[in-house]
Amino acid sequence: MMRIDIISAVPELLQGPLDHSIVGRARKSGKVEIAVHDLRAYSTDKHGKVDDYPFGGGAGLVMTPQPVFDCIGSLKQEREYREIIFPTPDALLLDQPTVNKLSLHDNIIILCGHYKGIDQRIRDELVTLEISIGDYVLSGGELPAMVLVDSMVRLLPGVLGDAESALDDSFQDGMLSPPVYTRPASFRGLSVPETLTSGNHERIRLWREEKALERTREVRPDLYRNFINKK
Ligand code: 6GU
Repeated sequence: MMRIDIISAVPELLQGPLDHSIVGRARKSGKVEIAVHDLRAYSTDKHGKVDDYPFGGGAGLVMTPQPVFDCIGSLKQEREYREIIFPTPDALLLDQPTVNKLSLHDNIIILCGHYKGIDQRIRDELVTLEISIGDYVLSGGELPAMVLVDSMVRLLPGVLGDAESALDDSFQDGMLSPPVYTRPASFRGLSVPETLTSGNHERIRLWREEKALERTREVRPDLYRNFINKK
């Protein structure tokens, strides 16, 4: 079973996303084990301090090595980890192929840091993978960690039902998803495309393929070119 250990100085930020919906249900039904560790509990400082001013000056605080080394050290005594991931904007962008690969791993640690950073020695000695979730800045690694957890957990066996299968997700084939509709077939004079109510599965399949291509070409020409070149 996959086990994810998340280290954070603000563990309250993680509770909502971990306790509800798909991820919450996957935990309750034992399809994934997720443990949250409060970094402050590992600080030898009497006030639980986990950050300090950067050497050389500059704005913002930097996460200190001691609590992180102690916390990860104690986790490593319990089990071996495949990856110690540090979410940070100065890293490679997370994409679906990376998520697919990570979701196959058993034990991983996600270390949430401050936006201003963590002492480089932590990155040099402990972190094995750094990922960014996009070219913009967030205040800390907690939200990116939740993005990563959600993207991995929904791929685990038995987490999604057939109805929500991950196989036809956007990006799973390098394309965006086609539009979807539900009842009623006519709403305030707006009707559902006739093909979708035709019951003709081959026509529906072709319609979805065409709409997916159209949408991808319009909003993500970069993905579209890639897709066309690979065909
Ligand atoms: Cl992974 N961390 C932070 N703090 N900001 C980000 C990010 C990560 N990815 C994009 N922006």
